[in-house]
Amino acid sequence: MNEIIVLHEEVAEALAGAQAVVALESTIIAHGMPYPRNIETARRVEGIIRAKGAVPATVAVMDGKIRVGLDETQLEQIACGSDVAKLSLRDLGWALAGSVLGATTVATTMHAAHLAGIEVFATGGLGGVHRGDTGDVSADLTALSSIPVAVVCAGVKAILDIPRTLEAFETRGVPVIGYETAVFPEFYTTGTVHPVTASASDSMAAAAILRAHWRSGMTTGAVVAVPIPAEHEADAEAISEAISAGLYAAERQRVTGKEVSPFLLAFVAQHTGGDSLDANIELVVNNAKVAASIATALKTV
Ligand code: PSU
Ligand code: MN
Repeated sequence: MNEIIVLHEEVAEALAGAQAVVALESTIIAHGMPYPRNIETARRVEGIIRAKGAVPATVAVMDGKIRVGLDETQLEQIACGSDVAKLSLRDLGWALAGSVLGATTVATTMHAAHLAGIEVFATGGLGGVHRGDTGDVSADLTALSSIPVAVVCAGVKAILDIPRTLEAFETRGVPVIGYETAVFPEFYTTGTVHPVTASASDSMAAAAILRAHWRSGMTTGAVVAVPIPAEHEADAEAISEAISAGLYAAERQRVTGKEVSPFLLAFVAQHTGGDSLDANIELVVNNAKVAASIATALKTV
C-alpha cells in the first residue's frame, strides 16, 4: 500500500481478516446535507453498518493523505468545516499536494475504496448526466466505467436527466442491478418507468451477480439500485416542482460546475419544507444496511 492512502486501524484489520467492509463518501456529509443533520446521519449510517456485522470506512482527504475510515474527530471536521473542498477525480492531485481538507464524491470514493481493496460502497444518489445541454456530466460515470466497485444507492440524484444517465451506464458497460425491484429507483421515490439491467431478490443474489460480473473479466463498476422504503417516500409532485424551480433559479443565478448539485439539493430541501432532506437521510441509511448485507454475502461467493 503506498503511503498516500491511510487505512483506519479497524478497516485494515477487517480487510486483513474476513470481515466485510463498506466504503462511504464524505461529499454527502460536507455538501449534500446541512449541519447538524449531516453528522447525525453519518453516525447513524456507520452504526447501522456495524449493527449488520460489517465495518464502515468513510473516505476523505486530509493532511495530504487519502483516509479510508475516519475517527469521530475527523468526521466532525468534514461535517462542521466551513471550507471543505468537494473533490472529484481530477482534484486529488492538488488537494493532496496542498494538504487540503476535502470531501470525496462517489467517483473519488470508488477510487479510494478500490485502492484499499473494498468492493462495496454505500451512498445516497449517484451523479450523472445533467438536464439541458450544458454538457455537465459527473465524473461518477467515469469512475463507474473504470473502477470495479459496487455502488449501493437509491438511483441517481433526482435533479439529473435519468434516461440519459441510464443510457450512459449502458454505453460504459455498467450494470444496473435493481435490488428487490424491476424498475429503476428515482431517489426520493421508488420509481415506476425506467428499466434496470437485472433484478436481485436479496443480498446473496446481488453478490452472485457482482462476483460473476468481475469474474468474467469486466473491470467496470456496478450500480446496485435500492428503492427508498415506501414509508419514507417523498411526494413526487412536490419534489418535481421544487426541482423545476431550482433549475430555473440555478440558471438565473449562474450556478455552474460542481456548485450545481449542492445548490439544487439545498434548494429542493428548502422548497419542500425539509421533506426531501428527511427522505434523503432515510434512503442513505437503508442503502447502508443493504450494502453491509451485500458486502457480507460477497465473502461467500
Ligand atoms: N447525491 C446526493 N447528495 C450529494 C451527492 C449525490 O444526494 O451530495 C454528491 C455525491 O458525492 C456525488 C456528487 O458523487 O454529488 C456528484 O457531484 P457532481 O454532479 O458535481 O459530479
Ligand atoms: Mn458536474
